[in-house]
Amino acid sequence: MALLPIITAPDPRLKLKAKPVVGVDDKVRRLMDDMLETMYHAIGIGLAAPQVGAQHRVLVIDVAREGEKPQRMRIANPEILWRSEEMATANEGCLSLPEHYADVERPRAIRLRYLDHENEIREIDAEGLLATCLQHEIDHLDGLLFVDHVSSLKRGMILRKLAKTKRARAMAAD
Ligand code: GNR
Ligand code: NI
Repeated sequence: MALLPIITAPDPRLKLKAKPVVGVDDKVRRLMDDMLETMYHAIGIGLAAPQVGAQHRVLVIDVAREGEKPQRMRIANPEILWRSEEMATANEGCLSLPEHYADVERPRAIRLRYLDHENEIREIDAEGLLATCLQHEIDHLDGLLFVDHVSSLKRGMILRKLAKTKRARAMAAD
């Protein structure tokens, strides 16, 4: 297993549409395992392949709380089959937008079809934090960040601050 560097905004790679995998083979499984290790290390509850520079429709999630038993999910080629009409708002964060948070409204529940780490087709119903996180990760596969769901004023504020932090870091490293 290996820790992978996480890409932060602004970065054009976070805006690309990722490509489906042909199937979940050893190479994709290795990526999933490296992503899980990277996600746990960063203390995240989800991670999408574009965040580590891989343009594949692959994501991992574990929304179990500290002390609960882990609930690793390794997902390829996710398809949302159904979205509830009812919406829910959650305060979202993102490892690619470090230290910024915003309330985002999304469907409260979804039904998802995907390929698991053994290349088996699975369907699940998700609600609450799992539904929020799945939709957040699938957005990454389509080049979207949570700031794309908030007002342009708030989006601009967050992205400007991140760009500024990046410039300051680059200057300091020089
Ligand atoms: O760690 C994460 N927490 C989180 C909180 C609320 C809604 C979504 C998330 S996902 C995020 C990790 C991440 O950036 N995944 O892409
Ligand atoms: Ni994210």
